[in-house]
Amino acid sequence: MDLTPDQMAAQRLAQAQRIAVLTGAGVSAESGVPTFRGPGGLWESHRPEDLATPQAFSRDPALVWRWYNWRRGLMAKCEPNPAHHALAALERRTPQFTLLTQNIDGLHRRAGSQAPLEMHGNIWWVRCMDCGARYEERELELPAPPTCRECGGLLRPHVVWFGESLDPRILGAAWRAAARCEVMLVVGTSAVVQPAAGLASVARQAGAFVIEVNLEQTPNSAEVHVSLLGKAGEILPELVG
Ligand code: BV8
Ligand code: ZN
Repeated sequence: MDLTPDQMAAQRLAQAQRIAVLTGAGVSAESGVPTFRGPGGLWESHRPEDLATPQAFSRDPALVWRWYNWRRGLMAKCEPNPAHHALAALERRTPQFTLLTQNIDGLHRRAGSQAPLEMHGNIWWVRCMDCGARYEERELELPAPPTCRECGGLLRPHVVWFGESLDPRILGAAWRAAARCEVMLVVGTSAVVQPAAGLASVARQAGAFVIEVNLEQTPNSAEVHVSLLGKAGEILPELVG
């Protein structure tokens, strides 16, 4: 009897020794974190691509910080959803497991993922433009812009903006995980932003079985082995069992 795509995906995940997972904003959507390109992705008529850049920050650090303070306030109220928990459960039962995330909300770690590779940084961390200090800052009433607790200098969010390179160590680890995995699970990303989106092709070309979970088709859909359409919070618990 032939397996359905869901059954095939579940079987591949159950049998794999080496799994890489790539997540985007869609895995946090059911937690209430607005996605970038879906409804609610806009902020006061600004586009993320216009605010999440070094140019926007040097031009108007207060405006960029008002946007991040707004997002931090939102994310502080969000809890991990069943998709985050399913990925933490999959990690616990898979010998070699790497979670690559484009998200900066920190929800994977809160769901129990041990070492998510946060490719685009983390909204709960700041770094000083003057002395380079970097530390976690959970205060929700930050001034816009906040100043460094070490030197009083200007703080920026410890995230990767458009036009900025990713941390080469993190990117290297992500490429290795994609190139070595037997199965890659791509969840909730529009596959628009590079270099993260390209990791699915790296896995595919290295011979991995690639599964996509998304509400809609994406540029990756044509080259994955199984494309499951639906909500991550509903599909992942089914896949992981
Ligand atoms: C770099 C951190 C080298 C900040 C982010 C052409 C012109 C200009 C630039 C470029 C270009 N081509 C490529 C580039 C480079 C650029 C890029 O890719 N631009 C895109 C817009 C074309 N990339 C970069 O700049 C990267 N750096 O390349 O360095 C370099 C150096 C110098 C000069 C040039 C190059 C840096 C990219 C990192 C940017 N930082 N975030 C912050 O968040 O504040 S990216 C941002 O978008 C988030 O991290 C987000 O995660 C990411 C990708 O978006 P998604 O996660 O996919 O989210 P999205 O909303 O798009 O989609 C959600 C998906 O979920 C949808 O498909 C939806 O259907 C689905 N979904 C929704 N609900 C659910 C669901 N699925 C399942 N269940 C649900 N319930
Ligand atoms: Zn400082």
